This record gives sequence, structure tokens and C-alpha cells, in this order.
Amino acid sequence: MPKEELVQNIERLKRERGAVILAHNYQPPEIQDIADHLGDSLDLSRIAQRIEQRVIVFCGVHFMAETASILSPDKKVILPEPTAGCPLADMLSLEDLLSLKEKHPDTEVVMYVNSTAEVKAHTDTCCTSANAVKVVEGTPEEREIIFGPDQYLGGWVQRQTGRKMIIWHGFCPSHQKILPAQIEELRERYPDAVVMVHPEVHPEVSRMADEVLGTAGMIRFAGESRAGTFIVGTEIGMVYRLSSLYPEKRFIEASRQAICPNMKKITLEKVFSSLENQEPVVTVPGEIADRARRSIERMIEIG
Ligand code: CIZ
Repeated sequence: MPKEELVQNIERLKRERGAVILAHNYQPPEIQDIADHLGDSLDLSRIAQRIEQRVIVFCGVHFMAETASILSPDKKVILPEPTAGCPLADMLSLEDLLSLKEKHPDTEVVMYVNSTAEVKAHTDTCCTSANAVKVVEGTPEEREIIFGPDQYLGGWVQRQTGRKMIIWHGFCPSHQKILPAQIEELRERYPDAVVMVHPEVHPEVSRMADEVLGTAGMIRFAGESRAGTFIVGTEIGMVYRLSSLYPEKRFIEASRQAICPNMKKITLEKVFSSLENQEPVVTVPGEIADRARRSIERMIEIG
């Protein structure tokens, strides 16, 4: 089916099924263009909770659809490509977390939202890159914190807060592709550019940056900044997102290799067929969802 016809059919099916399309900032351009709402995990969780549509087509990766389903158990959450996972989330299993908790009792558990529902069910408070510092600052000062799965986000939060943290050794393979040499070269080529990087990058890279921000922070910062050129150190989908919002400014990817292959599995064809067939649906078993909901709701409350 030609692209235009595909988009028209998606619009029609969306109306017929009473569906809404939510898409993460890392989605491919053609998916960003058809989304009703775009955002980071925190924005999309809030939206999933408050929208009235009963069917959510979640263009992102599995843990994000799981989070939407946990927050809205009465809604049908569809992930157009069921194998769109998150290697970072898979780096910390429930068994890993339980054994950490056993080794370090009397700790507070803060987990990045890029984690499985089972892990969230044994977590005190979830966080995103946008509010990780605030979440950690909000925990009782005398308590140590177990943080996971991302070691670089954890290390960055530890440096910002000075808190004692036991940090799991997970990492995002896409953000790891951003290298110090690439930042150095771009700085030389664009001396007036502002370098903004995601806290999931290696600390050597974050130390070279002007700003360390999650995707929502990058959107806010680029909008408010007087600078005209930005080096963007995160998944490359963000360059399209920023360029669409601020066409008068220039956004350059820090590394063309920083691609999340799972985010890129979502295509217009898959969105169309998932709307037509109303599957694959993502669900979370009731007891796990009930426990995980508390840690996600705390993350949303902290904002
Ligand atoms: O919080 C999110 O959605 C992720 C995974 C990254 C970001 O900064 O948006």
C-alpha cells in the first residue's frame, strides 16, 4: 500500500476503533508524524492514564507498553511489534533484584522505568531520566539506595546527589555507541554548538557535555536556549523530534550509530495491521501489576 493510503487507513481505523497512538521520542520520523501524543516515558505514562480512548497503540518498546497497561488495566494496550524489547531492561532480572535486596536489607529501591514489570513490582519508586535526581533526593537521607538497571544514569545521579547508592551494572547498547572522540570532533567542527547528552551515555562523554538531560529536558532546553546549533547525544530519533519542534535551529546527531534497533521495529504497516486486528495486546498479570502500579504512581506524583 502506498504511504499516503496507509496513513489515511490508519486515521480511519483509529476513529473506528476509538484508538489513540502514543509514540516515544525515539520513534522513526513516519511514526512521529502520525502520533497523537509524543513524549518520554513519564509524559506518555501520564497521558495513558488520563486519555479517554479505550485502545492505546503504543509505538515504543515493551516496557513502555507494559507501563501503560499497568496504569490503565481497563484499556487495551497494543504494541505493534511484540519483539520490540529493551536490552537494558533485560539486564536486571527479578532474581538479581531479590538477591541484591537480600544482601542489602533496609535499602530503598529506585528503578529506572526501563525495567520489567516484575522488577517494578519489587521497587519502591520508579524514575525516568527526567526525574531520577528528584526521586533519589526524595528518599530518606539515612537510607542507602539500590539503583538499576542503568549504571551510567545511576552514576550520574550519585554525582548530582552525593547519596550512597548500590548501582546495578546494566547499560543501554545504543547510548554506548556515543564516543568521546565523536564529541571532540563535532566540537571542533561546530565551535558555537551546545552539546547536550543523555545521562545513559558513558561518564567520559557526559563530562564533555554542556548539558546532561533526558529527552523531555532536551526539548525544554533547546526551546529556551538562545543557541542555534545543538549536538544531540542520544538515540537519533531525537534529532527528528527536535528539528520538527524547532525548524529554525540546527540539530546534529553526536553519533549516527546511536540507533535503537527495537524502536525502529515499529513501522506504518505494523501500526495499520495492529489497529485492524487489535493485537498484539500487552497485559501484565494482576498481582504483579498491582504491586508495580504503586512504584510507577510514585514516579508520576514526584513528576
Ligand atoms: O524516559 C524515557 O522515556 C527514556 C527511555 C529516555 C528519555 O530520556 O526520554
